[in-house]
Order: sequence, then C-alpha cells, then structure tokens
Amino acid sequence: SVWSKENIVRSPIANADIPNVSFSEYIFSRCDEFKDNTAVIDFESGRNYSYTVMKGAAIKVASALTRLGYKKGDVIAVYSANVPEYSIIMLAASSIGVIVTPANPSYTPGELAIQLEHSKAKAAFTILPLLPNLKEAINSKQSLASSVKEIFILGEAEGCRPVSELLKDDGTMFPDVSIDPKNDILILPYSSGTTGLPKGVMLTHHNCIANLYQVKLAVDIKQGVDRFLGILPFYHIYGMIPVQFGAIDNGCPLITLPKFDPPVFLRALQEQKISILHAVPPILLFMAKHPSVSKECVQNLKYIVSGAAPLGVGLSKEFTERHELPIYQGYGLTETSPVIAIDNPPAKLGSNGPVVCNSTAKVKDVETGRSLGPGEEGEICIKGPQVMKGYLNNQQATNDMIDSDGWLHTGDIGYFCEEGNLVIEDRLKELIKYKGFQVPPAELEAILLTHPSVQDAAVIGVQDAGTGELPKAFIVRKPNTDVQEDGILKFVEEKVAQHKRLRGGVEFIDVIPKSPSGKILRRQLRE
Ligand code: AYL
Repeated sequence: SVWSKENIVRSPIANADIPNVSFSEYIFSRCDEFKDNTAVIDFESGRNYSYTVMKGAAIKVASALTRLGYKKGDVIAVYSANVPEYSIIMLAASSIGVIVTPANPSYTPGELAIQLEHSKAKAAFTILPLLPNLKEAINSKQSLASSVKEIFILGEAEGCRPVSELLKDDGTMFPDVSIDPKNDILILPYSSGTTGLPKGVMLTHHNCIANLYQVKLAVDIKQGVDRFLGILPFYHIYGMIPVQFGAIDNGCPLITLPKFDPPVFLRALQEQKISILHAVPPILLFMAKHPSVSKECVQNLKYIVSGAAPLGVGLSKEFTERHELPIYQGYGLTETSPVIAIDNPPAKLGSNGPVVCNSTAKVKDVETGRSLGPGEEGEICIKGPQVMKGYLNNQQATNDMIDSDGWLHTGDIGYFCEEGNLVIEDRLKELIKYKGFQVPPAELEAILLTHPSVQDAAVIGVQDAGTGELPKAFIVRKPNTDVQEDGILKFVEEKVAQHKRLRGGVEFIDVIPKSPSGKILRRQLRE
C-alpha cells in the first residue's frame, strides 16, 4: 500500500536519482544529446532553433550579458508572449546565475510595475507589441528610481538593445559561475499563494529539474518523438516547466503560439502533428463542444494533459466521448514547481492520479491537524524536492505555508483514495481561478478601495461552468455617494489584466462581514 501507519501517502513510483547540477548544465547536456533535432519553432513564422543552435545562442547571450555587467543573483524580467527566444533568454540567464522573473504579457503597466519593483529587476526582455506597456511601467515609478536600466527587445526599437546584438557575441565572456542547485534561484514567478497579494516564488535550479523528472517518470513521453504545443503562456509555471522545459528536456519539438486563437490553434495541432497537448479546462471545453474541431485536428494526439484548475467529471466524459483521447489530469501549485500529482493512465474520472516520485503527501484535518486516512477529506500537504525555497523577502508568508517539518500546506481540500489517487474537492484559500489563471482577491480589493466612492470592498469567486470562477465584488458605498456597477467595472478594467475583470458583477451591501481580527468572511459572502 502507498499508505503508512501514520497516514502518510507515498508515490507508487520508485524514487529517482535527480541530478544535483545547475539547470543550464542539465539542459545543455540534453541539448548535446538531441543535437540537430528541432527544439523550438514559432508556428506562424516558422522561425526555429535546433538543440545545438539553441545551446550556442544561449552561451552567446550569456557572454553578452556578462560583458554588460550582469552577474549571479541579478534579476531579469521576461515580459513576453510565447516566442522561441523565451527559452534562449531563460537558458542564458540561468547559465550565469541570473534569476528570471516571468511577467504576465497581459499585465497592465501598473501591475507590471509592482513586479518589477518587488523583484528589483535590473533589465527586462520584451517583444515589440509590449514595449509601450513596459516603458510605461518603468517610468510610472520614476520617483522611486525604477531598478530596470535596460530593455532587451526581440526586433528593433529606439533605446532598446536588440536580442540580435546579444546573439552576435563571440561567446568569449561566458563565465565559469558556480551554482548551488539546491539554494540558488532559477526563476521567480509571482503567485498569491493562500492569501494576500502576489509574492515572488523562489524556485531553485533543483526544484525545477526535480519536477521535470517527477513528471517524465509519471507519464508516457517518447523522447525525441512526441511533439508539444506551447499554447499555455510560458510566464505561468505550467507553461514554463512542464510545457516549455518538459519539451526541451525530452527532445520533443516545441511549437510556440503567442495567443489562443481557435482556428490557428487547430491548424497548429494538425499541421505540426502535435502528439501531447498541455491544456487547461477551458481549452478542453472548446475541444469538446466546438463544431470546428475536426477528426483531422486531433488525429495525431496521444493524450491531453489538463491542469491548473479542476476538470469537471461531466466535461471529462463529454470530451472523451467525442475524441476518444485519454486526459491526464495534473494537480499542483506555482509553489511546487508545479506538479504534485498526475494521472497516468487515467485512474478514475476526476482524479489527479498518485503523488509524483520522491514526494510524500498527507491530508490534514482542518480542525484537529491530524493526518486523515483513505477517502477522508482535508487539506492536502506535500513534501518533496519540488517544494519552493520560500517567498522572496517574506518569511512570514513562507512560514505560514511551509511548516517546520517541511510540509507545504496547499490550501486545497481533497482526499486520497485507498490506491493513492488524489481527488481535489474544494479550495480553503481565498484564491480565485479564471480559466486556470490566478485572480488574487486581495489585489482587486486593494484597487477597489482606491475608488473615491468605495468605503469597503470584498471579492469572491462565483462558480462558472465554462471558465471555473468569476470574480465578483461586494461594495459598501461611502455615505452620500451613488456609484453604480458600471462605474466600478470600468474603474477596475483600466487597472488590471483581462483575466482579473469583475466578470461576476458587483453587489452593493451595507457592511462586509469580518472576523474579530478583521479577516473578510468570504464563506458568508458566498452564501
Ligand atoms: P497556480 N484540480 C483542481 N484545482 C487545481 C488543479 C486541479 N487539477 N490544479 C491546480 N489547481 C488549483 O499556482 C489549486 O487550487 O498553479 C491550486 O492550489 O496558478 C492552484 O490551482 C495553484 O495555482 C500540471 C500542470 C499542476 C499545472 C499545474 C498547476 C499550475 C497552477 C499540474 O500538470
């Protein structure tokens, strides 16, 4: 059995020997193995890099960055849609110990400025269409002297350093940097975790290599044969590790798409003979229901991975009835690099399969704190090499999530069945998920409180079949004001990325229910 006497659940998969090397050393060794095979292709332009060329390009860029003064511990922001050069920048930075903080390309300048400032990014990489936003983000905080001193651009623009220039470097400044894989940070994505505003998640080189191993030992990936579609955004941990570097680690060509455009997506599936599709439930919904999804589009697919949000059993059934394709559901968090459990072969409708290798899990009774047994519901906790080092400059939030025994408390409610398959039932934490993307209520509440007519505000998620949850605001008006729903919606729209809009609407109430300590009683609002 995977259950211990103390109700600790282990992985049914044997522990792997995870190489204790830097991320670039590991990925470069994979490049040496797959040589002239195609690594990354931009679907629309056909621009592509082989493994050998990609590694060479990364070394040149790393040398150029060193020449420009960047060194171990510095942070570079990447604010870009999915392009092949994303992987090159990531590899170049990691090879010299420079940390990448990936930013959501749909962020408004205001949202971006917060991440740039908090991460103290010294430079930012972007693409032409996003340059105005990036410039605005950098300049908006002029009084605080933005840390970003340089912009690297794909293409050419005044005042920016073209990536093509970095690629012309002769590579001679490529330094010998010593990296401690279990301590040094590889990436700094932002996540709100269980409560509050987005925080910088410190993922080490080892965290990310471990998760690549944990996933490839759980699912069936034919190295050098399978083909991946890079449709999920690389700034998010799902697109970053399981998709982008999962492809590169396994010698699978990665076909990048900068956005979800249904006809282009379907054409890419077909023409590029995609065999493994990483998706989120709204993409499965589209594929289950839309008449334009033909047999030809999906004929090369071997299976679909669904993660980042719950996949309803009904949708699962509808999808498999139409397409006869297995769905492997995965569960995890940005804070766990991200995968905790993944299904293969589909164990049970609605399940996420067993815990990945080298990890153990337990189900904590929310009231008593004791570990629960098979079928009993509680908070899912995980221990393993994929668990983050912590939140940047936020020891309190780190301690709240990872206890002194090393257990990370996910804030999700679920259970493990007798065979060890994980089912997620609910969320204990306040996070809202729209199409698998994070909408931290605290962020919207902070924005709402800056509205001149708003006395108090609270945001919760309301269930929505197509998209997961929709953010809905409860507003207490200031005396003698009469702001209406429209005014609130518009006010928020101008300040946040599209996925954070108040699609659940606005309700005006007299008072926000709060606990004696001032915590918003979200359950009460939900009811
Ligand atoms: P973040 N079912 C239900 N809820 C889920 C699932 C799932 N399969 N996966 C993630 N969540 C929710 O940081 C859950 O509330 O990472 C969790 O705490 O954006 C939160 O999303 C974490 O949100 C993969 C591919 C896992 C991706 C991911 C997760 C990346 C999302 C496994 O194979």
